Amino acid sequence: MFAWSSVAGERPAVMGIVNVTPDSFSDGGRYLDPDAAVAHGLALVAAGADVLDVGGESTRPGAEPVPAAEELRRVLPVVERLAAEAGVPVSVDTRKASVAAGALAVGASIVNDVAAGSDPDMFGVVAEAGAGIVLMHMRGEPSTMQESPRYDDVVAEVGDYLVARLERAAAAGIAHSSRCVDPGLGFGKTAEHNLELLARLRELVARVDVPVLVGPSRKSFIGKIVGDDVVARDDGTLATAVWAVDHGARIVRVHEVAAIVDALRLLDVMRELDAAAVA
Ligand code: HH2
Repeated sequence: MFAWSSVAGERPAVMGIVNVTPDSFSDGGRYLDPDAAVAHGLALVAAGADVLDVGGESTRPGAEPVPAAEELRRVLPVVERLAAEAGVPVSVDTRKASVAAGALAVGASIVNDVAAGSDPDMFGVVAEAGAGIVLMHMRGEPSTMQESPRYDDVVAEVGDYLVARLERAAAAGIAHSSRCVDPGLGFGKTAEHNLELLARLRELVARVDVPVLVGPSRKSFIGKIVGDDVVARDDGTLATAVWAVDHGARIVRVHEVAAIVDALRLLDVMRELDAAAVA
């Protein structure tokens, strides 16, 4: 059975992104070839990734759904090889229970579900396999989610949703130690909503009794503050990931792994010194 404590124990974990898609928002088409995707995954592990997240469907704003057969065709060879060769747990980023089942059968051990079990078969598949799950908050569907999203209190509403999905996952037999939640930065949220979720991350962390994962990587709310080129977005991602971990996130999902690993190591040293100075 997969337990999140195996990757995010005392230290936070870094989840490296492997997008096997033609149209992902920041790296679409770069790793569509399975050999390129596997090589990229192995390079992320060499750079310090604790988990690899393999996805075959872009969920960027406006993206159209991909049929299950095509998603399986993209992810299965990559998941199978990385599960055998990478030496870290492999997660499959999918909303479809059939794709999750296929990936778990060839060696994935986590399902990263941006729809938090909306497919009625998803929780059963995950429970049956003893796999880990990421339950992410999304308002609406990727094709329409950025059409004027509104919340009265984004932190409270995202928290309510995640608590309810955790209960459903528990009722379906997914073990407590296998569950993890994610506020879903950029999924049916304005830049201000994303920043508020990060600023008040501790409130969300306090509401759930499982690890919180955050996925800020290269997202447009960062570009709005630091500028829209890839380098600026990676620099902004680094700052955001450090902030998130310092405010309770246990896992960060990112494209550029090496700099984040170094930054989190430094954060760890400084927190220890801080704790010793206070004691
Ligand atoms: N963000 C993306 C995809 N999957 N999963 C979780 N749990 N959290 C996230 O924030 C998250 C996610 C979007 O990023 P990316 O995979 O780079 O892009 P695309 O969906 O276009 O492939």
